Amino acid sequence: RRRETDLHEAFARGELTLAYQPVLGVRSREILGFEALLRWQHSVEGAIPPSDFVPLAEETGLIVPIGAWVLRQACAEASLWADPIRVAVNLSPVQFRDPGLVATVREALALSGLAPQRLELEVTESVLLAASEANVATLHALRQLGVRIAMDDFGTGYCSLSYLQRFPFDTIKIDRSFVNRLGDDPHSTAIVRAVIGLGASLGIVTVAEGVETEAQFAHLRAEGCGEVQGYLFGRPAPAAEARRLIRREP
Ligand code: G
Ligand code: G
Ligand code: MN
Ligand code: NA
Repeated sequence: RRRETDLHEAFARGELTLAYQPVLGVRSREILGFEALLRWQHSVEGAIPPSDFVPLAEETGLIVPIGAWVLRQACAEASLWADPIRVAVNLSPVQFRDPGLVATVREALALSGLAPQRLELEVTESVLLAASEANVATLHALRQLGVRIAMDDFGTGYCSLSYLQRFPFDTIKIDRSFVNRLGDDPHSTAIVRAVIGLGASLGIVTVAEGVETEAQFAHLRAEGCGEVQGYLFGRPAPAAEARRLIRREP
């Protein structure tokens, strides 16, 4: 079990870093943006995945200062990229309990000079669970800043559809558990088709996550999915690698 003091010290020592994974347009196959993903580069253990320390950061509240750092870092990095390439940042439901969240996002944008429409904030449905009128209000306040709001891991929650009614998301990220089984499992295939159709009729961009094979990509293209992310196009990688990927673009 990891300890709060270890995580606190790691954060202070600068052992937390961001990896960037490309998001591509399905038709153009060009890079449209990157998702920023937190990593703990431990001096002894090497790279520790977020599943190993984000829950601890949430329990202890450390996710608030860490999340503020992630926002500043990701916006600063994205400000170096060619316009209009975007950056997506994951927000924990715990960050929504922080009354300073909207100011933190505003400051990250101001400090970096990044145009707000180039920042997308990813939330999971836990942010919209019952009795979270305050969170819905916060989402509207964030949207007022001009940033985009994405629903992450779509389809894994027990009530994903109802959340589309509670807030007008800009983007739906189709969970990789459905993308994985595209073509093999008729249910997953039907669900992906339905979500893409839903996005099209509501004017919401659909992003398929976890695309690993050309067959999955061809399937998503045939169904009219807007954007893709996954190992087929690029693994999460250091900022320098993201910059190289962008420069190689025509
Ligand atoms: O990179 P990886 O697949 O291991 O990420 C696993 C999970 O960690 C993802 O679901 C993502 O939502 C979460 N995560 C990654 N980076 C961040 C971050 O900066 N903040 C928060 N709150 N969660 C993150
Ligand atoms: O929950 P969230 O969507 O934020 O998490 C994204 C996670 O998915 C990252 O931790 C990233 O490492 C992982 N991921 C990205 N692309 C792929 C992929 O093609 N296959 C698998 N298995 N995982 C992926
Ligand atoms: Mn995400
Ligand atoms: Na996801």
